[in-house]
Amino acid sequence: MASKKNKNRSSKEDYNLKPGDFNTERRPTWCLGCGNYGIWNSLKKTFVELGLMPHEILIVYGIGCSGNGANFIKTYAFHALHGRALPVATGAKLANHKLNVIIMGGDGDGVGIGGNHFIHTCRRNINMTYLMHNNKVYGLTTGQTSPTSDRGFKTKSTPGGVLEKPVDPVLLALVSGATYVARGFAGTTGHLMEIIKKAIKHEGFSFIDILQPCVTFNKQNTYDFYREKIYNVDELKDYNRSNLSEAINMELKEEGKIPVGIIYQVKEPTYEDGLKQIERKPLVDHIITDVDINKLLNNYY
Ligand SMILES: Cc1ncc(C[n+]2csc(CCOP(=O)(O)OP(=O)(O)O)c2C)c(N)n1
Ligand code: SF4
Ligand SMILES: [Mg+2]
Repeated sequence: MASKKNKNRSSKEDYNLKPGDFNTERRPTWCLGCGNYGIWNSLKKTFVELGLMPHEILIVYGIGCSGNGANFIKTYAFHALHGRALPVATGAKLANHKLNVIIMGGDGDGVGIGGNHFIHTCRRNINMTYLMHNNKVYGLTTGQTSPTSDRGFKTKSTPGGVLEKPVDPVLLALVSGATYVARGFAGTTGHLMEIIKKAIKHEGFSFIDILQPCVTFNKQNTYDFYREKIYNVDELKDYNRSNLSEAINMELKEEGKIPVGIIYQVKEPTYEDGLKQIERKPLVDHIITDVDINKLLNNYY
């Protein structure tokens, strides 16, 4: 992992990590041109720029093509059940709040089967970062409609076209109480890296909806489709991203246009701030061998 030049490494600067040091021995199996490559590269570069080491990071993955990243990124990893990455990440973060906890999963995972967890994680404001790989389709199961699929989108599960309105994960995060809400595009990795970096540094729950082209099963939401429609809110001078109604209006503003960048960010107390048990040190560092819980249990018998 580390450079061979650094024989006597005493601090983490001495390791001088490069993005490739976050590769595992397995090469990604994603289809050629899949947006997941852009996210994968941006994330590894972000870790390097933030000076993070693999053992300081836990990534909890949902089930999906995105979740297969568990095999390709060298950090602590947990491949959760479909739709259950957020509760697993919550438990891990509360057990060891010194870890940088990141969640990666698809749109089906996050706002389909796991939609309930998404809402409650947003309102809890736990200090973790959720990257939703939003390809508007179920990729791993070979191309069924997802809750973020556009109206009219034809798939093998909706051959006549989708009838419902799509869920907008950014709007849902905003109204559910997330304190950092952004959107990125897997086709502009430099900008994506900047917003991931800020998301990880944000104290509280940060969410990024990542527009991730699925070149195999979604021929509608392509790289060119997004390049034509996105505009960067980070370049707007008079935009007040700490105002919730401005953020909601920004998201709803121009039909057919898609804002990317940091749409909302505020500082609020985190869930961990309210927990006395972890005030001094993480739960995992508490010595519990001499704790007698009989007294407590006896109160209930
Ligand atoms: C409880 C459960 N239900 C259904 C499945 C089958 N399944 C696996 S991945 C998936 C959808 C994946 O779509 P998405 O979350 O958008 O991820 P993508 O593959 O597009 O990255 C489904 C329905 C499962 N693994 N577990
Ligand atoms: S099916 Fe789609 S999302 Fe899955 S690896 Fe292929 S291009 Fe990527
Ligand atoms: Mg998907």
